[in-house]
Amino acid sequence: MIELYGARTGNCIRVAIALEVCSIPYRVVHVNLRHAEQRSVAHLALNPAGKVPTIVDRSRGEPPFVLSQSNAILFYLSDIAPGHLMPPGGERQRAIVLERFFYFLTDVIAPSHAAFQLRLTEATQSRDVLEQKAITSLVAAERFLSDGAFMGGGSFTLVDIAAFTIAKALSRHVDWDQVPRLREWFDSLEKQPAIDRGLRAFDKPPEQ
Ligand SMILES: N[C@@H](CCC(=O)N[C@@H](CS)C(=O)NCC(=O)O)C(=O)O
Repeated sequence: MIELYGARTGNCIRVAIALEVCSIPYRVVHVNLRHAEQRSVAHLALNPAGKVPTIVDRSRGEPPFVLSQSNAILFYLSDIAPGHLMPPGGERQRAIVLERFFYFLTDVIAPSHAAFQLRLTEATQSRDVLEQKAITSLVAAERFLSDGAFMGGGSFTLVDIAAFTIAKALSRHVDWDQVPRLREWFDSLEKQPAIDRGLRAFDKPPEQ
């Protein structure tokens, strides 16, 4: 059983989806960010950066293994449950998956998060530029679907997790009629039960 400390944010939901896709048993521990629980003494003992997500894996003996950084967690889960998040092919297929995974992290998710950080400031122009960059990069990623039904090729991988969560967050800004393959990919993933469970993993925390 893995404990997943987190809240209803993109970084945490990506980890929850990965756990669901890998069928790894886990328990959500809600960290109320509005109440600054991420900076509680107990949470800082797990993650001195005072952030979520953080996982505690007690399934492999003592001491428990503690890991933060959502993307490091995705690779850890891929290693402990092989065959779910990385492609079955050799090193070139793996390299393509990594190329596209980092594309989504750096060209779509990073500017979108930066725009989000500016939401309460007066830097509206900078925020709009960053948000538009994220949307443009997301839409341009439709080309990845030309060599398979998934973002990394013929099989579901961690690229799809990164791509899907940010596509969902930006979906109201996307002109879906202009990107039919992207829409088909998005619609089919949205219907996947494991993805749906991951999306809802942080719903209804006890005290929010
Ligand atoms: N690079 C880290 C980012 C972690 C992060 O910024 N988490 C946010 C929520 S998505 C957080 O904990 N925010 C609360 C805070 O900064 O106080 C990751 O990918 O896990």
